Amino acid sequence: MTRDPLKIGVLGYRFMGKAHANALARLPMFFPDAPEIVRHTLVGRNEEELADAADRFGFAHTATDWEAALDEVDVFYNLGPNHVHAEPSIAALEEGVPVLCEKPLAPTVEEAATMRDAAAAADVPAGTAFNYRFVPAIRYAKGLIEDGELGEIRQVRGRYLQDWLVDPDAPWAWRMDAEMAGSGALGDLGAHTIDLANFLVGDRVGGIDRVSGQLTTFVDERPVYDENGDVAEYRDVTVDDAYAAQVDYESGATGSFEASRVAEGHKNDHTIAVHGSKGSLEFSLERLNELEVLREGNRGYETVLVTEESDPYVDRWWPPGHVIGWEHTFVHENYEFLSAVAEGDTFEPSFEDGYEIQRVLDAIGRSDERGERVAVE
Ligand code: SOE
Repeated sequence: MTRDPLKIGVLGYRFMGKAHANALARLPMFFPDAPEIVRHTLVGRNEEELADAADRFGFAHTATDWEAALDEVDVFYNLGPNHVHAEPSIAALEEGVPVLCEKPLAPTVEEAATMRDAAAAADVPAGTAFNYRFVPAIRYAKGLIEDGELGEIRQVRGRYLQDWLVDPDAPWAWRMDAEMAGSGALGDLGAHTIDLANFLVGDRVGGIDRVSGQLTTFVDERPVYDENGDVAEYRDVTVDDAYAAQVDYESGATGSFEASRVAEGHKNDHTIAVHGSKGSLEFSLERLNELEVLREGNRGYETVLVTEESDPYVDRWWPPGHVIGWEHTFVHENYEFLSAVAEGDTFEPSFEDGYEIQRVLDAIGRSDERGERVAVE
């Protein structure tokens, strides 16, 4: 029996809207076993911009009211600003509509808890879009760790460096407001790294027990420009430009994490390293087809090109050595999420995973405020 195509509703049409729309468009060609979908409704506030985006991204309809849109679709993607994540996602889940929500789940751990609870009460998938879990080299790394290639896991080290806010004249945006975003580099970038560490080693080291964190804001106000490009006003920056944290895992393993939006010369430099009793591995997003592996007995790291057809997802694309890119991680993520929706399976990373990250982000913020190490609550 052929199913009707899944009607996808998407709130948000900027960077993440483009990344997910591209992923949805790629599925029929590269993942023909994915459920059939239609890019049905694109939701946003500015009707002119929305119509243009819907045309470019291939959506049949637009809506400025997300509640009305929920009645028309089978699946809801919440790609809006962090402060818009909770209400529409909870409403969708209460109507039995599966949700994929961008990270971080919410500005606060309290709001993330309400989203986690709504997902627990709904019997449909609710995903947190930590797309870097879907990099073939990360999946390969997880396999090495689970096969014991690194032995007992002792240390994890992650950093996410960007430099789009080095210029003090870079315009103010919602990502710089604590009420709207929750935090800055910590939640926007740190959430990815801390989740990736959980994905790689969480089964072996347990959860994060305690943290010691520091948040820093270097530029404390930024300009808002008018339509002529002149400065209309200055607004306060109430979130961090950079963070650093030291964490303790249940097993006794430790983690060091940092992120910055003002690390001049670094564009999307997301790296993670894992050190065990028998070896190490290192991953860099700017070289996402490769994994550096140091196996027991070897003097140094070897560079593994993770592009064999036996490597996760690679057989869907090109022959060995014909590398993939950042956008492919969204195709993999969308394939897994929509397959879970169609098959009534669970999807990870879930809202529960997103909530667990929010607990750590909250603890890092509390540690910074108190100037001391704190427990994750
Ligand atoms: C920030 O610049 C950002 O767009 C994050 O919000 C995304 O999650 C990350 O994948 C790329 O950088």
